[in-house]
Amino acid sequence: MGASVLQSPAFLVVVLTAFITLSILPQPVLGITRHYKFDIKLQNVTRLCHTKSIVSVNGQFPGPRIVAREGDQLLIKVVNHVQNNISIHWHGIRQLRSGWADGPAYITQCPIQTGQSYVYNFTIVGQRGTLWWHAHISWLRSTLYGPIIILPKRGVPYPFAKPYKEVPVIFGEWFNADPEAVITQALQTGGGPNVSDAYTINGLPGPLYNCSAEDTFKLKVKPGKTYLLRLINAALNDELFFSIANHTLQIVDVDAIYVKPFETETLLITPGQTTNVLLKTKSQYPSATFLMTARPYVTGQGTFDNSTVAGILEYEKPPNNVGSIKKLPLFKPTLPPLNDTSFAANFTQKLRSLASAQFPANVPQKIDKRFFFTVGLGTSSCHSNQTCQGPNGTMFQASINNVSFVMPTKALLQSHFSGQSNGVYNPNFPIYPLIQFNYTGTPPNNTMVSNGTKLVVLPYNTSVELILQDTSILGAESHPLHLHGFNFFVVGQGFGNFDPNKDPANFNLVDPIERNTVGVPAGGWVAIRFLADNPGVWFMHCHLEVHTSWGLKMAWIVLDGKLPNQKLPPPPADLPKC
Ligand SMILES: *[C@@H]1O[C@H](CO)[C@@H](O)[C@H](O)[C@H]1NC(C)=O
Ligand SMILES: *[C@@H]1O[C@H](CO)[C@@H](O)[C@H](O)[C@H]1NC(C)=O
Ligand SMILES: *[C@@H]1O[C@H](CO)[C@@H](O)[C@H](O)[C@H]1NC(C)=O
Ligand SMILES: *[C@@H]1O[C@H](CO)[C@@H](O)[C@H](O)[C@H]1NC(C)=O
Ligand SMILES: *[C@@H]1O[C@H](CO)[C@@H](O)[C@H](O)[C@H]1NC(C)=O
Ligand SMILES: *[C@@H]1O[C@H](CO)[C@@H](O)[C@H](O)[C@H]1NC(C)=O
Ligand SMILES: *[C@@H]1O[C@H](CO)[C@@H](O)[C@H](O)[C@H]1NC(C)=O
Ligand SMILES: *[C@@H]1O[C@H](CO)[C@@H](O)[C@H](O)[C@H]1NC(C)=O
Ligand SMILES: *[C@@H]1O[C@H](CO)[C@@H](O)[C@H](O)[C@H]1NC(C)=O
Ligand SMILES: *[C@@H]1O[C@H](CO)[C@@H](O)[C@H](O)[C@H]1NC(C)=O
Ligand SMILES: *[C@@H]1O[C@H](CO)[C@@H](O)[C@H](O)[C@H]1NC(C)=O
Ligand SMILES: *[C@@H]1O[C@H](CO)[C@@H](O)[C@H](O)[C@H]1NC(C)=O
Ligand SMILES: [Cu+2]
Repeated sequence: MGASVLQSPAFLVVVLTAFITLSILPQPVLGITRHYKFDIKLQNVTRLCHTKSIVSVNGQFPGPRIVAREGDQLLIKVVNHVQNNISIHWHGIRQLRSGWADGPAYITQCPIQTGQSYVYNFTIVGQRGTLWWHAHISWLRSTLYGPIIILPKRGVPYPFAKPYKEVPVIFGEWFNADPEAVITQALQTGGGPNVSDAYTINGLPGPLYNCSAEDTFKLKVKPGKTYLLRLINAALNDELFFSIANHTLQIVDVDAIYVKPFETETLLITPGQTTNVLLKTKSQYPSATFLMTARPYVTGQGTFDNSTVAGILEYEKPPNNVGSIKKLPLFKPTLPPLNDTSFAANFTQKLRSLASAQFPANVPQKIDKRFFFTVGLGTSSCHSNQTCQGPNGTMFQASINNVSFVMPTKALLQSHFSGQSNGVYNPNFPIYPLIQFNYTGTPPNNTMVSNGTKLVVLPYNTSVELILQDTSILGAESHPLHLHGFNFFVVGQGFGNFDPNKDPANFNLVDPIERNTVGVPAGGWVAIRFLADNPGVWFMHCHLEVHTSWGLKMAWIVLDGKLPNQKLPPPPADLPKC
């Protein structure tokens, strides 16, 4: 009986039709709502034989993973049980019409004060890969950070073979001192902040530091498998090179955007960036273990933490090798020199959007507004009659178009939304440097910056081209610029001064990399394009935290469009107040 039903042509037609419909026309699957609770509290942590009390989420360091699918809504309740003011940023999430949930303190919200809570409410649209969350106030992100893992919609495969396992790998920076005290002191003296004592992988400094061998990240693998490593650079102030001895990495996704896959021994990742790589393990059990290491790429003139963090790639014991306690040889990767700018340029040139029919690169072709911003360091005079510890007794500053951003005491988004900008911000950010000079040549004698809370206003759907030009003031330096609320396309980059007559001819408008954080080359420039299709107030800043503290930041206001679905909704009732 059963067999005859299964063999009936009608049944086959139904099954075949269902199969064809499912495989050729996958039904759009609606996302689900996922709830998380983040209790911000103190926790004692020991690293490098120093125990200190850190601000953590749910007593975890690094913080908890958020796992969601593209299309899901997230409701994350953050409760502040510590004395510090807190806000959390969901780094790289587009926040389409949910700017109230973006998180940078005094930009989109007032901080969550002691005893208060706030529910971040947003939906993940058109992104898949790895992003991350971190505190966005002062230097608290040094211990408040964790991964956001965005899986494709149910039933939609990766554009590469499904990996055997997926592993987040987060780089951080450990200070034996309290990082809040480090930045407070630096801003008082005007000098550079003390550098970190170690880099970490998933919170662990590893065997190359004193008193740290117990705190080593170990990736246990089987031979002949493919692992997806979700790399995140959560370090405060350092771009990092990363490599695994005797293994090749295939880059498949950056900043939650698929890329044209390519293989590399070593990669570069700036603070704020994420990189998904496939690691194919050797087909046979090797009689060796392998270090994975990261150390900084440094272009500035200041002091920095030049140490190396290591984790261990360890193959499981072969099944027939019972009882073998032979100590295996350990291989260490060779990383580029600390100042290897040609490696950096070479590596970033290789990144291209996948730009397939399913995952197109919607590069703005027609530009409505062009901007030229210089980014770099500068000085201000000492605020007291004492000598400051910055260059020649001044204070270190950093600026965009020579404006060092002054943090407001009220949140910009509320001020904008309620039409009360008076005394909070000015919409007069310079779209071009007021004083022009050879930006990458001999710097001007006067290195003093101006300051203010200045913004650029963009009508809804403006298509923007922005040139970010490094300056040599106090030394040319790579600056990882991060834009909130958008991905942008990196259409061009080069060394020296941007040439508006020559350089645009070489722009890639076909498959440029799309991302949320880009390294402005040391002594060079980068050209980015984005469509301002997301109403709100959007922060843009260097993701080297010390430069942000010195004022290398500004914000864009994107106005509402005419249609109801082009407007920013009113703020949620629990939005913190200043
Ligand atoms: C951290 O350690 C200190 C000193 O030992 C102790 O007083 C405190 O209760 C600990 N805090 C936590 C959250 O465990
Ligand atoms: C989250 O935001 C959406 C869109 O603005 C809104 O419809 C929904 O009511 C909000 N949910 C909660 C729990 O606040
Ligand atoms: C690892 O690489 C080193 C240096 O290239 C080489 O000498 C060694 O044989 C390799 N070992 C294994 C197990 O692949
Ligand atoms: C790191 O810097 C210290 C102090 O400047 C120096 O002694 C050391 O040789 C440097 N280490 C490396 C690996 O460059
Ligand atoms: C990089 O550092 C090395 C060693 O300190 C130095 O010799 C070299 O000139 C530097 N290269 C660049 C491009 O700054
Ligand atoms: C640039 O990358 C290519 C391909 O990986 C490599 O052959 C070349 O040596 C690299 N050049 C530099 C300057 O690193
Ligand atoms: C200037 O320095 C003197 C001596 O250190 C001190 O007494 C005075 O208060 C300072 N004035 C200001 C404005 O900081
Ligand atoms: C500091 O002063 C010295 C000597 O007056 C000068 O050569 C140098 O360029 C100055 N540096 C800065 C950063 O202003
Ligand atoms: C800018 O300075 C650099 C470095 O000194 C020099 O090579 C270049 O020719 C200068 N450009 C202009 C336009 O003066
Ligand atoms: C800058 O300072 C140098 C040395 O102090 C001086 O020779 C030069 O004329 C100054 N340049 C300008 C444009 O003021
Ligand atoms: C801004 O610049 C003015 C004038 O130089 C200065 O008095 C003020 O202290 C600066 N404000 C900040 C926050 O740096
Ligand atoms: C926390 O934020 C509020 C509102 O901006 C501010 O008044 C207060 O001084 C801040 N507290 C601390 C400890 O920073
Ligand atoms: Cu910077």
